[in-house]
Amino acid sequence: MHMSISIDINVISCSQSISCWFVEPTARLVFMILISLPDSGNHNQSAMMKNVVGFLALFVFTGLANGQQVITVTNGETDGRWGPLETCPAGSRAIGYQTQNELDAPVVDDSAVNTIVIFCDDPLQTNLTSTPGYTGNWQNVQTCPFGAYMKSFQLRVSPAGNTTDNTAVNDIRFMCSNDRDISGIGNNGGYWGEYSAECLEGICGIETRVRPDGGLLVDNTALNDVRFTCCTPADFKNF
Ligand SMILES: *[C@@H]1O[C@H](CO)[C@@H](O)[C@H](O)[C@H]1NC(C)=O
Ligand SMILES: *[C@@H]1O[C@H](CO)[C@@H](O)[C@H](O)[C@H]1NC(C)=O
Ligand SMILES: [Ca+2]
Ligand SMILES: [Ca+2]
Repeated sequence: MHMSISIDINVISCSQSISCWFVEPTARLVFMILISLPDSGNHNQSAMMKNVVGFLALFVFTGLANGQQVITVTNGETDGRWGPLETCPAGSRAIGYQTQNELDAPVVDDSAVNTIVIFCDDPLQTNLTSTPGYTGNWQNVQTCPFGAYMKSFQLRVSPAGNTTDNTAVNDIRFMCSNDRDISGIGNNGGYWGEYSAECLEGICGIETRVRPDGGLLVDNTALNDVRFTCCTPADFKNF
């Protein structure tokens, strides 16, 4: 039961990005067969058939998840376009992050979180941003304790429709592989959503959804959503 839910989450999370249709074609195909199975008159037979196909889907999907799993949350906002996927160099994964935030100010229009930078643990300490924002102050770098890495995340978001000031994503925090979270300073508006699924091997890539600066007459929101790709065991094979 739990596993079949994770299939749904991954297929849905991927549906917003064209590239995902190429990344997981087999999982998608099996999923479509699964949901389009004709409901024959014989319910026992059709239910059994769905179980068999569901099991196969799970099997194929588990193999593919080792290729490209995406973790998402459900409370992101929808303005702006998804930016490019940026990934850690092979053999490394994300162990820390930093945000650029326009913190809550008396002026009406704040955009809260603009940019999320994640730091990989390769020798060059490669940093990834996908699409960056355009304003705000850099907050402190937050890093998992030595030996731990980031495996899931949670967003604090103001839902669209705030007549005073929309900000979309206000804050983010990550869970590390030692089950301690890391968090910095963000804005207090809106609500924390649920944690994303966990990347067993850690987070290896980032895609952000940023609404570009609309100028002085627009209620800017900057970062609207973010999602991460999981590392795979193959990423660490020769390291
Ligand atoms: C990210 O890496 C680039 C290239 O090394 C560097 O110029 C930049 O300052 C780094 N950004 C952060 C936030 O550390
Ligand atoms: C709506 O905007 C106001 C002003 O910025 C803010 O204080 C409040 O927290 C926002 N409400 C929500 C639900 O985010
Ligand atoms: Ca404000
Ligand atoms: Ca705003």
